[in-house]
Amino acid sequence: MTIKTVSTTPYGDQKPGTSGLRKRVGVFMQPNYVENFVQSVFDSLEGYHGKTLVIGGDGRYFNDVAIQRAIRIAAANGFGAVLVGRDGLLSTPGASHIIRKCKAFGGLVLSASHNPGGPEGDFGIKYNVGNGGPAPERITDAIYARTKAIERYRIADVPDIDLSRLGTQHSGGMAVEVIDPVADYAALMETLFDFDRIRALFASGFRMRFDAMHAVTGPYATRILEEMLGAPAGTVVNGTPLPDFGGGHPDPNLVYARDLLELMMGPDAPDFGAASDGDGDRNLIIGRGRFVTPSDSLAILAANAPLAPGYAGGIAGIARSMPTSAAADRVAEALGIELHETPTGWKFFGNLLDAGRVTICGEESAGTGSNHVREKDGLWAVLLWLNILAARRQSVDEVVRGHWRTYGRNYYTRHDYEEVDAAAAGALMDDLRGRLPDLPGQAFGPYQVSYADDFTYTDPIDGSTSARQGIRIGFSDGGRIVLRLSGTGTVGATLRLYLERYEPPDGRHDLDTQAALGPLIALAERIAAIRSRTGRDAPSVIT
Ligand code: VG1
Ligand code: CO
Repeated sequence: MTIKTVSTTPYGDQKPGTSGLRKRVGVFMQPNYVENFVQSVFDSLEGYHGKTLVIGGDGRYFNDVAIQRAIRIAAANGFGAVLVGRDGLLSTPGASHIIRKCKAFGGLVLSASHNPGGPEGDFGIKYNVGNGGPAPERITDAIYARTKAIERYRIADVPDIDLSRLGTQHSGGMAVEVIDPVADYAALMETLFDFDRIRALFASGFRMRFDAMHAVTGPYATRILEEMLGAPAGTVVNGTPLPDFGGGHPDPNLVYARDLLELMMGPDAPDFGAASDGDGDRNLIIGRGRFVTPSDSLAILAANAPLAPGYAGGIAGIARSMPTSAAADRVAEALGIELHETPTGWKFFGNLLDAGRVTICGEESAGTGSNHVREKDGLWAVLLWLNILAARRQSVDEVVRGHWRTYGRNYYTRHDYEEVDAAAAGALMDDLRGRLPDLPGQAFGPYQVSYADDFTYTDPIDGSTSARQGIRIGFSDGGRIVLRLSGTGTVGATLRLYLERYEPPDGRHDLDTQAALGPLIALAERIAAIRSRTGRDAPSVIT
């Protein structure tokens, strides 16, 4: 094999964010942009010689090109083998599972997740470590440092791999095995959930719609829901992965999964509706006439997990990202198990999961998962919901209301101001940060500030700390305002405002969420002046 060493110059903008490096496709198409980043990843690792690397992506535009380059660079740098999903496809949780199952050294996940795709859309590359989870900050910091100093990359001068053909091929001296992306993942799901019971549920006439949003979960959902669990053909819609996601925005929220929402709120709604994002790690859960807030879904899944065989022995603990509502905290308290509050991003759950301190994790951004992999897992959440519904034989609405009657309801919403001026958003945060020390004790009408800080997390396993993870302002009635800047956007800045208030078990659970949080929304505006500072009179997305 001919290995070429190519000289290159650094790009200054290859800093991994909340979940890998994400940029516009046009940025990734610049000469050596992919090569620089992939070589920088390998330069930041030790001991991979002769080991296996997993590569897969969500099928978006430019995946095929980037995957071929990554394979050649892996071959030139001495990896022993690459496992790659057929047609380059692997969902993020699917990749995590393959890394763990095959004891691979790590993996490259090529995705910009819920961001739009296509030539004008976004692309992304993320490195996952041997536990199957996203690289911790220690490694992403090293990668970024390397990208700023890189002078050369190594690449094998060999033909493309035929990604449509299952089986082993060679890239230079390195074996490349093209694998069925779904088989191992489906087998894992079968060990966790009561497939017989879910099959009986579908056989009894239970109806569902799963919207794969033309993203990676199409093949997974079709195989598992329709072929293995007997859901009627047509249960999975938009099931073919497309490079531009059919022109849609593969973000399973109330704005971009509008069709599903309308169906589920309409007169012909099936019993259960669900969707997943570009790379298959997020989930949207809607029952007939009942949207389930991701934070509530986390709490409900944790409370009911023992109904599934994989969790029959109970759960060790729960972890949630800081902006996620405290609904799960009440479940942890009732169960007498640990509850951890971590910064945004799945990489912060890895140590807790590896140490066996927590079993279930979740984020308000529609990510839920467990110790079965080290990523959030959209279909896993859907299957756990199905298992719970099959065991309880209740509707989603009944399950949700029952949960509130036991634990109380955490009204919750997130307001996103997307693509705002980065300097204005930064100034807003800096200014607010400066005022935090003065806020505790202040009263705003009926709201008394009980704490105000910029969240710092100390990992209980390795002691590492992560500062400036988001501003929290808590009130004496248990209400809370959180503000942070997104680490996944690719244009300008995205400001996220998270609002929460608690209503006890015997309180009012039937209020409209935005109305219930109205006073707190107004207060957030008074404290942070978001509208005047960003020049926006309304959020771009409300979830
Ligand atoms: C967002 C979410 C965060 C999630 C991240 C990656 O990050 O808020 O909870 O972990 O996306 O999810 P940010 O920094 O934009 O708020 V995914 O499905 O895009 O990999
Ligand atoms: Co995702």
